[in-house]
Amino acid sequence: MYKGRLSEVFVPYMDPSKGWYYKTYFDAGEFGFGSSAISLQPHTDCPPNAVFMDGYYANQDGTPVKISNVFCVFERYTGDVAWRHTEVSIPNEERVEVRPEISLVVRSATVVGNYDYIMDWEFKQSASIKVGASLSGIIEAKASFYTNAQEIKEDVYGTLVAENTIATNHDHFLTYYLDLDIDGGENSFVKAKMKTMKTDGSMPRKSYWSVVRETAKTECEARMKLGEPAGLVITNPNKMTNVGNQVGYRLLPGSPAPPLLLEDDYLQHRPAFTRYQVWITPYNRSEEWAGGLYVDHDHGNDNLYEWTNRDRDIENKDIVLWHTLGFHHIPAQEDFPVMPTVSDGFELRPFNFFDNNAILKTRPSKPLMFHGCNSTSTTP
Ligand SMILES: [Cu+2]
Repeated sequence: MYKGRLSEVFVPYMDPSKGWYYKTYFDAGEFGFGSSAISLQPHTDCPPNAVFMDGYYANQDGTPVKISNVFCVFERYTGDVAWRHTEVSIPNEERVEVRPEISLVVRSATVVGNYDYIMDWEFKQSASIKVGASLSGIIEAKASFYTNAQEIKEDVYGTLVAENTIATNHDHFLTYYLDLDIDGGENSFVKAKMKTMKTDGSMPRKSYWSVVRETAKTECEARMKLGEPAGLVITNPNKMTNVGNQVGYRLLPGSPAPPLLLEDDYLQHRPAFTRYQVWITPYNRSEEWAGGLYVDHDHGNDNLYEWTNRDRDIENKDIVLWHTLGFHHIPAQEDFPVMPTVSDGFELRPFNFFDNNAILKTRPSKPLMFHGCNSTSTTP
């Protein structure tokens, strides 16, 4: 990955009435996701083994502004298993090999008005990159004369979360820009579709599934609404593994959350980049922000959807992958007064990139000793 970043965050509220209809926020393009980043708190935002880094952004007159402790970097001991096997087929012998999952996490957090976003980039030893987004903070609510949900006979566009308090339905769409250079600059996008196949009757089975690979030649062929099973692979068609597979990385997407508004509703014009959850564009230095360069002034003609309508060639080119995570948020009482984090994410995972399991030869780690903890069973 040459460069990966969160490109835009679109948060439309679902109350179409006079006082609320305009609440369709672009948390990056209108507010500044980077300039809204906050200093992380040691020991709570990040674990005790974290190292902190300061960051700078340019304010409106170009002056650098420092945010101290804006990133933290730490090793995460997940308690999960990276790989394992117990071999039980050898007579009178049991072989066990287990490797614990230990990864490196880079974290930041941004507070846009009422909402808090915790953004993780996790680098695994297996060479996967996991990108996580966690949402917390204060849900946007409005005053109401209702004190009990059973009294409500009209559409109030949300949930009564406390007496006289309605939290409004809304979405969060997080669109990521992922400039991938898989073992070189020239890459292709392959949809490995899983298709149900019927046998000809000569076998004991009626059906199986097989993989039908389609290389997207242009931008319109590449963009996708997720739902059907498919492997989404960025390959380098010019590089092969030792046994002749094209080297690649696979996108394991987040839960698909398509936009539910009408496409011709005016408020869907600027965020037309949420129409598909996966897009590929040829690299173009002026196309980094899914909602365009000047979101405030835009009428919906400078965004990812409009760019891809040019249907440029993307096969064996320097390409950019775009992926949108979506949260349809029906508020619940537990989200009030401050919301326990809700998380989603996606993974970029090697797919025929290495000749075999990249962490096969990692050594079994020594038992971890945490300060203040004693366990006789783990003493080396
Ligand atoms: Cu929400």
